[in-house]
Amino acid sequence: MSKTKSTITAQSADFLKVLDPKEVARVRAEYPLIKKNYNCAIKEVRTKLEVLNEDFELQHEHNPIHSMSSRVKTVDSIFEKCNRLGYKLENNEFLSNMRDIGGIRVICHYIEDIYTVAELLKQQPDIDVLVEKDYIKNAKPNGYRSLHLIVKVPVFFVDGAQELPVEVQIRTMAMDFWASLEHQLKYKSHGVIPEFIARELLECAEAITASDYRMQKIHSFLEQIEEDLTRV
Ligand code: 0O2
Repeated sequence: MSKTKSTITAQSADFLKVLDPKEVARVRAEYPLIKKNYNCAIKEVRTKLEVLNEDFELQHEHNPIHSMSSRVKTVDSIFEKCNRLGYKLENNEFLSNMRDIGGIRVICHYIEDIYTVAELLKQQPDIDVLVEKDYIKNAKPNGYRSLHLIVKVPVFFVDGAQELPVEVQIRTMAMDFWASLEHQLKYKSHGVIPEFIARELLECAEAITASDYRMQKIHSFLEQIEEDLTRV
């Protein structure tokens, strides 16, 4: 979820030429407050996911979540995206357009776990699902797979509640392995991955998907054995 330092530095020079310097300075000064707010929203959603994982483990003797990581978009990344997508800094208009300032990545063991986690989160009454993108059923042409949710969550601050969006990316360990390498390659090669590498990556994504489904099948078989044994 992060770009390399050198890429951001190169982009900084570009977007600072386009965005209003006064607005850039103002948003930079306000960034600690923005960061704190989104960090709190992340905490709310992370806690929900941790609770679900712990409770699911007790009921099913299996943790659907392997690990989680989170981040608040850096101020330079915010500027870069505003510049790229034409979001306005004036009156903090970008805050209503940019829904991935707070992001959580959830790494699951099996494909089925991804949908279990997503469903359990989505059904909570204080969670408002703004967007759902299933890049597992509909993989991106480059082979990228992941389930993306943008959820809105209420955060209770000293001065009252605010509803803030958080992007939740849910994927298997194998999907994450692929996405990390592809992300690194994309940013190291300034967005242009050589065609032969892109082909190789697509083949890897297909192999990884096949393995994910095979591992899922073995895991389901194991669960069936355990269920049969408890019935005896
Ligand atoms: P970072 O640094 O990871 O935050 P948008 O969210 O508006 O920018 P889009 O396409 O509507 O763009 O959102 P989408 O498809 O839900 O993707 C958003 C995030 O998913 C990206 O964030 C990546 O983290 C991840 N992602 C999407 N497509 C790919 C891909 O092809 N390869 C990899 N490795 N990751 C992908 P950012 O903002 O690009 O970056």
